[in-house]
Amino acid sequence: MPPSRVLTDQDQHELLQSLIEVARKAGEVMQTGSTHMLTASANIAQKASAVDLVTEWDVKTEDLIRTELEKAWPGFGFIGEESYTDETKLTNEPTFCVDPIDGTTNFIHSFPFACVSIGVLYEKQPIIGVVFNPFLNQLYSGRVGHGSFLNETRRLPLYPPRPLTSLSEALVGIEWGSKRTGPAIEAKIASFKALAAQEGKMVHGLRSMGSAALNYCLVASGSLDIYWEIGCWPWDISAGAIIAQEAGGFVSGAPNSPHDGVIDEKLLTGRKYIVVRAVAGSESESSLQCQQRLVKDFLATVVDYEP
Ligand code: LIP
Repeated sequence: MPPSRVLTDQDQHELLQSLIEVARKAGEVMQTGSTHMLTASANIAQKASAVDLVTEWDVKTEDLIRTELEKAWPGFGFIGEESYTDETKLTNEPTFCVDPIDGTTNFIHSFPFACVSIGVLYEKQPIIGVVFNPFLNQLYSGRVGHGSFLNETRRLPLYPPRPLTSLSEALVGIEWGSKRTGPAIEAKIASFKALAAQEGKMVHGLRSMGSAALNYCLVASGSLDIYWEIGCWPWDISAGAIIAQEAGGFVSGAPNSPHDGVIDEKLLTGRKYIVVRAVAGSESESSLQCQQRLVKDFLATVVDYEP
């Protein structure tokens, strides 16, 4: 069914401003929360595993975001990490897709790499994203057709795209995630080895920073060349994916996906994600062809598994 509401260019502009305002307020809540994290009063609970954690501040931050956005944009859908249930359905309507604290483990440890991530989906595709790390005061934003920015003024990528001819030249973002048993952990270890070892691709380095949303933003900035993870959810990646794409990044999913750069429902909900930064093309290969080749080479190198 087509969406009941058409989002005009002006609507989208105002939505972006709203998201920025709400993300900054959410960042204040996160900063208050972080002062409790290394104390005895920290209230930390486990979700699917002993390394899948949630704090009362994740819930408080989501409540604030939801209240503010529902007031400003009544009738929009809302998908949030802390309120999501199996009954939550993605529709064509404008929908906020929110991770109140992405990088909860970092947040708990006062490792300053956690953020609020707010995306707007329209017809099941991300059109606007804001990711804010209040601990480093870095706000990333992107809007379809209008580019991506750091702190609203610095266009991404931060520097003109450089070539990236092979995986061996890449700095790669990977994550251990919260599934650490059975085939999942075996596949992760085998994949990291195949990427890092001299007998494998011997990439420049692997980085595990603990936040999917910020990993996309690092790729958007040009600081990470590639980020790959299996196991995230739409709220982890919706905002980051549009920010990366608007910065010239190539966003894709599972090995059997079309690798056409379209961020559709299948990709969003597929739980398998890869993104390559903007690269300079060459005489023999366009920038898009290079990004697609790198994605295919990468996915042929790592071990696929079901999250
Ligand atoms: C986290 C992701 C991270 C992943 C973790 C977790 P959270 O999100 O951003 O990339 O490896 O398992 O899902 O739980 O901090 O919102």
